[in-house]
Amino acid sequence: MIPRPYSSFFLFPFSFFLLAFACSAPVRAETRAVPNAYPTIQAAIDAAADGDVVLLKEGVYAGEGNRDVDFKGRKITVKSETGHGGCIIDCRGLGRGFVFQNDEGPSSVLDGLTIVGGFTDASGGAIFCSRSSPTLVNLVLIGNRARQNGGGIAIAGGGPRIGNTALLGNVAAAGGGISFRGGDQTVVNCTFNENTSANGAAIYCEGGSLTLCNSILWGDKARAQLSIGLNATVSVTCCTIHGGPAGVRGAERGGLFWGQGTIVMDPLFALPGDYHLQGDSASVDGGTNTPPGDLPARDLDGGARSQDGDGDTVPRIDIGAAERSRVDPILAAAPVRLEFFGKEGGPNPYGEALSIITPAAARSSGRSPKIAHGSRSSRRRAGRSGR
Ligand SMILES: [Ca+2]
Repeated sequence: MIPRPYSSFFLFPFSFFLLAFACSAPVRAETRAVPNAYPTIQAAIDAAADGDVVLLKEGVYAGEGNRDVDFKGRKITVKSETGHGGCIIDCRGLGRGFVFQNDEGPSSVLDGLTIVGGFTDASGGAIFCSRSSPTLVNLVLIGNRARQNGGGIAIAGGGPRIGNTALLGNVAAAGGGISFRGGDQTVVNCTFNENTSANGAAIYCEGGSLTLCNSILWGDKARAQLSIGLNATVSVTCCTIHGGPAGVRGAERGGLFWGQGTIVMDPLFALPGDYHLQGDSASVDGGTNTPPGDLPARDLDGGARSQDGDGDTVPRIDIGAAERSRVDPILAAAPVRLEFFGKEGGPNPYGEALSIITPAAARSSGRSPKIAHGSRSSRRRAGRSGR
């Protein structure tokens, strides 16, 4: 018996059911791995749909497709697999890191990266946001430069939320760390250190409003860390600012609202150009546990917020990007790797001496904190010659 083909009458309800199921089934968000599945960050973003995660494996990302990366309006998260320390976007002076210029909102998230060497003749050395409101969290922006505004980040309109981020050693004509123009901006638990500009070493704000909370603005006291331009209002709560209210440029224009808990004492960074705090810093437990938005559960390094840093049994968030733990080691070291070599034909084993000068000792002696090493025999010789 030859089987009869299915009649169209039978197929119609079945195919309708399939179509209805396809329309109602939720679209699964995808994780797009770089560089395993996509050669560059931009290639992964171009392929992504709203809700996807672009996940960056540990490594250094450079070259076309890994700089001037454009979110293109997608509601996606671009983040590292292991945190900012192992994921470096190295712009090598050839462009910016990321651009948001297509009405991105809070669902466009950049999380857990380090961006270095960004440069632009315009504004926004590492990140440029134009009329967009992305979420920028857990970032470290080091040594980026803009000829105009915002060595680290430039924001023109919109209302990005910037949190748990360190801006270190960035340079611009105005706003060495971040420049704001218009919009309604929020900066929470960020650390600005050693940024440079003649007009707001850390922040320049022109027009719009800025809410600044639980953040450190520190560096060269000769330069105002915060500069307020025309038609801007800045609200400061629980911050550590070099020079205090007197060091804010443009405050006399009436746009500065100096809230509770703001500290003018040295935050005592563990190292120059660093963002970690020493245990006796006044910024430890100096923040408010009710900042704008949600209290972050983690700090820039992934440590728990909020911790009791001063031993009064009350967990309170620290000011800045990093939360100090009472069990943190008390020594800080800048090199991530120390190597010792023996001389060919020299003694075996070859004697080495390692000396560590703590930041506190360095301040009292006028020297820079450092780790030095040399052969034991050469140090003995140096000691004898000094007698
Ligand atoms: Ca704390």
